[in-house]
Amino acid sequence: MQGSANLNLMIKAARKAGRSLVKDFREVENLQVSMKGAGDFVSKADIAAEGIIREELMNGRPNYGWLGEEGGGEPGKDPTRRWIVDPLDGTTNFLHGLPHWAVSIGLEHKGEIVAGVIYDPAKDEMFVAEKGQGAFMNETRLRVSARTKMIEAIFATGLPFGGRSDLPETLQDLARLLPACAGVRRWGAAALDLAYVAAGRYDGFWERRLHAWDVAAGLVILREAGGLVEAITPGEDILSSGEIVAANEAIFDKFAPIIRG
Ligand code: 2AM
Ligand code: CA
Ligand code: CA
Ligand code: CA
Repeated sequence: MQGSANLNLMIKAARKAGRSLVKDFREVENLQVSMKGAGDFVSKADIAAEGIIREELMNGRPNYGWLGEEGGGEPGKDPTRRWIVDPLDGTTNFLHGLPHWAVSIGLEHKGEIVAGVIYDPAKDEMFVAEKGQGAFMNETRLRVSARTKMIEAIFATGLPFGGRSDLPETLQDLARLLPACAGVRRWGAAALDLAYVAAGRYDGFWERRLHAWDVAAGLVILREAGGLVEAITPGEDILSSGEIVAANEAIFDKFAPIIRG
């Protein structure tokens, strides 16, 4: 695909951060780790990757605003544009030597995500999309799955960790969903869950209590792959509510009501 200058800058930043993360992943036992909240870890690898992305993007577009998981937010001179960045989605996997984690970079314009990049360096899978231009993984066009039957569909979610308050709702979701579908997967990297729905690997995804940086890039990638994405509470803004339900169109109509109870 012929990406815009912004998309190419995002890809460059994601690859550069990916190289740093792969180095740290090889010697993960030596990394300094601290806990930000119950079960929510941050390591030197997260912080180094965020620094690399920030430098690359802010040098390239000095006027844009910034929101990163580890560094917080900063308004730009251009109030309409903002980078939304998770430098390492799946830190817990990373710290356990599990190769399932990614860099996630979204570009917001007037409240809407217009470009997104999710990069999985361990598998060298680069998921990208720009609004109106389709979604791609390593040059291959992405399309959500064509499954229409719930009983054949598999869904991804995140199970609440560290005492997260959405545990009862999630258990109720599972009680309703598991008998109706082919299975539920939980790998611990929300950005990759969204990318995988876009790629047709999962038929749908839902989770509560996410942050803007977990979902920003995934929103545009999934929509450009033909998926439907909404807040669990109809009409709410996904980025601020952090509640999300996503699937191919046919499955969405059956799946979303189960999650919405
Ligand atoms: P993170 O690795 O960037 O913090 C949704 O489950 C999100 O919660 C994940 O994408 C992950 O993003 C975050 N998270 C934080 N701590 C987690 C944990 N202990 N287990 C799973 N996810 C965790
Ligand atoms: Ca985190
Ligand atoms: Ca995350
Ligand atoms: Ca993170």
